[in-house]
Amino acid sequence: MLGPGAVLLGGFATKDADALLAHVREVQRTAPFRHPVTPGGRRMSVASTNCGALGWVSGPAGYAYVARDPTTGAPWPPLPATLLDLAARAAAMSGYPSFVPDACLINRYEPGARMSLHQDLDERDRGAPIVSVSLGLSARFVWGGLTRGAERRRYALVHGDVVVWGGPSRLVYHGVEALEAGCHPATGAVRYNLTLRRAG
Ligand code: MD3
Ligand code: FE
Repeated sequence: MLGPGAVLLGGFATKDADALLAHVREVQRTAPFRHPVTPGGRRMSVASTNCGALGWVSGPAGYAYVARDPTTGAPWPPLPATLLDLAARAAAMSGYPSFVPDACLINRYEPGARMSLHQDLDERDRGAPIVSVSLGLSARFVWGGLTRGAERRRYALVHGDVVVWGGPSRLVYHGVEALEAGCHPATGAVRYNLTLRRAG
């Protein structure tokens, strides 16, 4: 338990990690990683892609979930059963019994990449939790409160960790500190984070 409604399931995805990483490689063949540009014109240090019916994109017009990859015009690759099942099991264990995600944002961190403090506000259904899966190099996750100024705590998220964020924790400010260089046997020099969401 990280906070009200937020549950850390340490190592919950370890057994499925190789299958998930194979899926990431498959996704990036049709939906390559790109560095999103914020509406303010800044290139994000994290690279991202998506699978599922909807994918998160950012551009001059703002943030949105869309059914097609704007860089190729093609639909996002499907969400595989392993990932749907993992997310549903993690959510159910955490008190969210009928979680059916329709979007999976895949973030790739190389050394130095970070994510500044933000709230996830682009999903239509804020009653649904977000399930995150961390793979590869570990990162320091920053967890704040419901206001930008609230006190912040830091947690390590390591390979195979799954976190379920729902209820009162769904709208907390959060971020990721700059990734330290390293080498992980499963991913090499990078960290991946997969977030399963109910976006539409
Ligand atoms: C807490 N990703 O993609 S995962 C994001 O590691 C994002 O790539 C980070 O924040 C990453 O939006 C953090 C953990 C996470 C994801 C969503 C949350 C924590 C959250 C939504 C609400 C509260
Ligand atoms: Fe987020």
